[in-house]
Amino acid sequence: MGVLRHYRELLPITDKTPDVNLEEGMTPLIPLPRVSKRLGINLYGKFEGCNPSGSFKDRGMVLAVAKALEDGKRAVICASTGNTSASAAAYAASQGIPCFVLLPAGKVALGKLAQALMYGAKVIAVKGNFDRALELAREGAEKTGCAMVNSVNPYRLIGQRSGAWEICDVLGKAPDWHAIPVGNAGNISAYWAGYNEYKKLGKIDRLPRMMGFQADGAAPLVYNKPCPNPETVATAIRIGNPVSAHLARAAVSESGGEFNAVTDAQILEAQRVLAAEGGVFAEPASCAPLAGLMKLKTEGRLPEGITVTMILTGNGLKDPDTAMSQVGKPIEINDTLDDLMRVLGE
Ligand code: AN7
Repeated sequence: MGVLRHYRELLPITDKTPDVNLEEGMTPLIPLPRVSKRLGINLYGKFEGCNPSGSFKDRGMVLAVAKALEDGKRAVICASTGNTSASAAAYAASQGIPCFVLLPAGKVALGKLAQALMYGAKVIAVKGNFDRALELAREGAEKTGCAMVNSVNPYRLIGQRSGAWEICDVLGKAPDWHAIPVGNAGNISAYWAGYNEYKKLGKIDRLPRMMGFQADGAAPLVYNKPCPNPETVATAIRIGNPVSAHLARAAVSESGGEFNAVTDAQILEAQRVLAAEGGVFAEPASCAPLAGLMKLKTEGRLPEGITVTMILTGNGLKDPDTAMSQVGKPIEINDTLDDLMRVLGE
């Protein structure tokens, strides 16, 4: 059905808004019994990797592109650590308009780069980090009149509220904790707005604690200062100066939540646990929340029995290089039953 049709009444859609739709949204809220048991909580993963371009960005991009077309724009531009560019390129392709994406050179996961190029975007590798690429994209948009589709575009965050609505529609309530990775800080802000809107409408009666997780090498919200040289294996959240920092801080303080940092080693361990004990393969950035929950558990700061939803923001298939660096090689055998039995008998 797609986000624009499913949540039409809650979105700023007019008779003139084009019907942009890649069947995004309605992603599964997956129960994780083995991981839940390990943590002593009731844990669900909302698998945003099931969106058409493989990340949560599609929820906001569909609205941003629809409104750009409604406003007469004929091209889109964004800076990206990878997923925004894949999403923008997909929706631009579906509408037959040009898409320009600025990426930090050499720091984007292989799958995301392949997507942007396949969807036909003009891909520009900037010798600088994401924060600098974002400044350039904003200036480029101003000079050319291209629609800027980073989350500074308000329609992005409005569309991303749909994730919160879906969780409440499925659970019949809000979770106790909402655990989410934080990079440019748009998604945590969008979810908080979405939960609040549902509370105002009387669809839920209480709000979750918003728990934001950052990579330790790129944790400006945890340490309360911009990080000039962000570095982490979770390249999606390799961001030092989040544009929505003020909104994210408000979400966390209003909800009684927290920001926490996790190391790259903790992120990679969580990625393995989620795959090997949950059956869900999510990209490294998406595993920062599970890494954080595991850390809070060892610190005795994870309450028993609470319901936690974590947002698995992107598909693990986007970053095969990082995954392969963490796992063993296949066992090679000759094509004989003897060789096979030697392996099966082990
Ligand atoms: C998988 O694509 O910023 O805190 O340019 O790709 O809303 O920024 C990606 C961010 C989490 C952080 N998980 O979300 C981009 C980009 C994944 C991501 C985040 C991103 P925000």
